[in-house]
Amino acid sequence: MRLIVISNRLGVTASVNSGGEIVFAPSAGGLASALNSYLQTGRYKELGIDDYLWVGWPGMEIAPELRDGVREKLLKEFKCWPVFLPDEVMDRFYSGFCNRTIWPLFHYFPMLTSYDDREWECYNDVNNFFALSLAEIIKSDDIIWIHDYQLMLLPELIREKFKESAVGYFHHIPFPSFEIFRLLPGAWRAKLMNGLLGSDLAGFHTVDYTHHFFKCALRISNLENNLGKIAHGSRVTKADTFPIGIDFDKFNDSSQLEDVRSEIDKLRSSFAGKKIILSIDRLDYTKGIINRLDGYRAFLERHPELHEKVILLSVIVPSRVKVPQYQAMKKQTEEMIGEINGKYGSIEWTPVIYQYKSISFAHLAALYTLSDIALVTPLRDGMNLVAKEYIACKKNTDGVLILSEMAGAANELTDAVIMNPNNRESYVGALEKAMNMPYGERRARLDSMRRRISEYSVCEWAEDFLGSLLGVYNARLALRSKYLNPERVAKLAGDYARASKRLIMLDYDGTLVDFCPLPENASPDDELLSILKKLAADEKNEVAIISGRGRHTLEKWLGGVKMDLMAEHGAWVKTAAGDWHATGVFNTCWKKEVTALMRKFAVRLSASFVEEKDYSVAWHYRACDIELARERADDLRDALGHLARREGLDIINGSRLIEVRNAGVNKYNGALNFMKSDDYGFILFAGDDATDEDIFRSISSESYTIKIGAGQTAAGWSLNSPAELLELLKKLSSAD
Ligand code: GDG
Repeated sequence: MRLIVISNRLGVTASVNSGGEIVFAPSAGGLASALNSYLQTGRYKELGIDDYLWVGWPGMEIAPELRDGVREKLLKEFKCWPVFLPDEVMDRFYSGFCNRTIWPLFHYFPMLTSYDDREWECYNDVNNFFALSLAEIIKSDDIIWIHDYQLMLLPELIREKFKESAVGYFHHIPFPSFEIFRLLPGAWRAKLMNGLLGSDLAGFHTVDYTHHFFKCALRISNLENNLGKIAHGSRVTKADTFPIGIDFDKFNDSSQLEDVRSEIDKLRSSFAGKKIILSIDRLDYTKGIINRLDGYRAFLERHPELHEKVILLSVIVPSRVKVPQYQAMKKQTEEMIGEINGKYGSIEWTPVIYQYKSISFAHLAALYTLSDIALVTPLRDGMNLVAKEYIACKKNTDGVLILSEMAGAANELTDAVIMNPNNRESYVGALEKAMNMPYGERRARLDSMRRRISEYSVCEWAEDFLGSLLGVYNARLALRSKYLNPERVAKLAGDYARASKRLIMLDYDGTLVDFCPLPENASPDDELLSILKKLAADEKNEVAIISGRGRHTLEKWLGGVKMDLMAEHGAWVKTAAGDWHATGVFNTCWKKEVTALMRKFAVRLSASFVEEKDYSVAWHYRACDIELARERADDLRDALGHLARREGLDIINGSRLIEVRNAGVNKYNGALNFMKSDDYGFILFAGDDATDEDIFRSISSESYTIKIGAGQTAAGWSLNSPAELLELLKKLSSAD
């Protein structure tokens, strides 16, 4: 088994050196360093994964004649598979839809978001190009792990080509609330959701992002989740929370490295006697650099006694330098720093020391180790690894982490001084608290956060995700092992042909026909009727429809076929030769009260309605606003509870309906009316939902029990859809 990691940028970046040669260096950034750390440990082997391959763009355009050489070198030396894209395309893709649409929107900056059709097309093209490139290398038993917002369409594109592969997706930036996501044009948002739903497992940093994903699936794709799993068609997508960790040991042990020690010594002498407040960010509007400077200025204004005693060390790492907005941000930042230093500084003291460049690991680790306060105050951030790295470097030194509540890391690092980055007073208050915090409290807070990040480092994070992905994948394989493939269908058909007496029982909705928004529109078409007629006409066959519907509907739709019918989950049956009869004497005194209650709910929820049958009452909400419907459904269940206990009723949660019926009435008891002898040579029962599981569990294990659709089941076999079942029935009906 091989792990295929896919990200926009490879784990190594190509560049041309002064000698004109193409050289490679580890890529910068949180995602690349996290994955590099995990892959290099080889710990994936513990999951039964033998090897890995990292697929992505190599960081520059490679001339066609050089590609074979570059690919070979990347493959051999770095286990990387390059996706060759021209700079111009990559630029339009990355600077376009990625960073002018998804990035601002998902970080809650709708005013900075552009909605450009051509950029959307380019995003589609690049995702397609990745899929094409992957088609060359993917093997059927590979575990595929796609990373981040640049490749949100890729899970489904891979799924189209590799139906059986395990596909995981991890989202490194915030996943926004539905109210933000819906700002995207309808076709785009549907396609992005569909893209993500191609995965077996979608991972997010925080529980809020995961919930936002579920809500988007519900509102955009009309798909509900059950215990974190979304069933769609024949597939299931699980979504869960995996807060990314860091390579704890690397930072924890960094002060033992020679070059880090020498950086620490240098910094110590430069800043002796001063409290160092550190901030490190990529130049980006999401990081709230201006707000932070404004907050620091207010702090200096409020505390003249601290002048000359504190320094804000602001490291700003260049990013997206070609984008005018980022250039303007740089200018504004520098002007503000100039203003603060001009107003408060002196010959001996510079209140803000600013570096606009990438720094070495040694310098970074030394800054983390020595700084008294880390001021990590993004306006929005998926996780923020700087916060965790700062804590990890505090093995022998101490400090205080001030952390924005808008960073994903705030969910885990609850012992930080948590603040709101939108409010000037929050900066002042947080800095005051940090400056005045007693040593004991500083140490206790640091130790508690260090424990957390050492226990759930990048390796645990990756293992957690991959373990969960393998779990979903194995469950799918288990279900797949029940799939009635052509070979098994041939065996089933053989058993059918050999039997001289057969019983075929079929659920109706979701089994023989797809669900319709309005139940009255799910009538059988000519093809279905003709298949049923043919099956029923065979004298070796007894055919029965097992349904929860009312008998009048079944009679109208299926009464013309000479077969058994069961209505209202078994309260009514009609044998092929006889007429309808009730299978018991049922109490109906409760119906009036239940119907009145359900009617009240129907009035409160547009497009819901009540269906009154002889022995049961159902409240349907398929065509409704699904979220409100779910809340109302909970309320209704609650309101029905007392009555149900008093009258001995069952409350059934059907497929987008709640039904109340007498306890003891169920499909299996009803089906006993059709199992007239014990010498059937062939029994088949097909159903799709929870009400069919009773029969799956109860009838003989030699019977063919078939579940239609995805999900756990006691049935022996599975098919993906009513259409596949019809194919099978058609085959059987024309077998003789
Ligand atoms: C995303 C999400 C999420 C930065 N400057 C230098 C440098 N760095 C390193 C830091 C840290 C990483 O880069 C930045 O971490 P972030 O957490 O900000 O990650 P991003 O790359 O922005 O991207 C983010 C992350 O993915 C992981 O899921 O946390 O929310 O936006 O490791 O140390 N390292 C060196 N010199 C620098 O100048 N050596």
